Amino acid sequence: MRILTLILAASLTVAGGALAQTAPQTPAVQDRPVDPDRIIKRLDKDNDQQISQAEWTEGGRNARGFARYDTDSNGQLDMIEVQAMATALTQRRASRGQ
Ligand SMILES: [Ca+2]
Ligand SMILES: [Ca+2]
Repeated sequence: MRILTLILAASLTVAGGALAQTAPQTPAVQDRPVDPDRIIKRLDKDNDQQISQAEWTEGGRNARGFARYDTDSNGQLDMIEVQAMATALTQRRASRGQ
């Protein structure tokens, strides 16, 4: 009976260790700020340093998101607006990570 208890305790310890290893760790990506340059580079197809609504939706994003970030409503996301978007995304990421 004592041996059985020992085996049980040992297997519980192993299980506990495995559980600790699979526990979610904060991925480094969450700490990294969103880079506005990368957003522009990825979405700006005609290289005018602005993202038009067509360029935005081409990337699979919905138009409502575009309108939210196009704060002067000129149909283009310029560097300032993309920077504001990157800041908002970074903050959202950070709050999700907590
Ligand atoms: Ca463009
Ligand atoms: Ca704009």
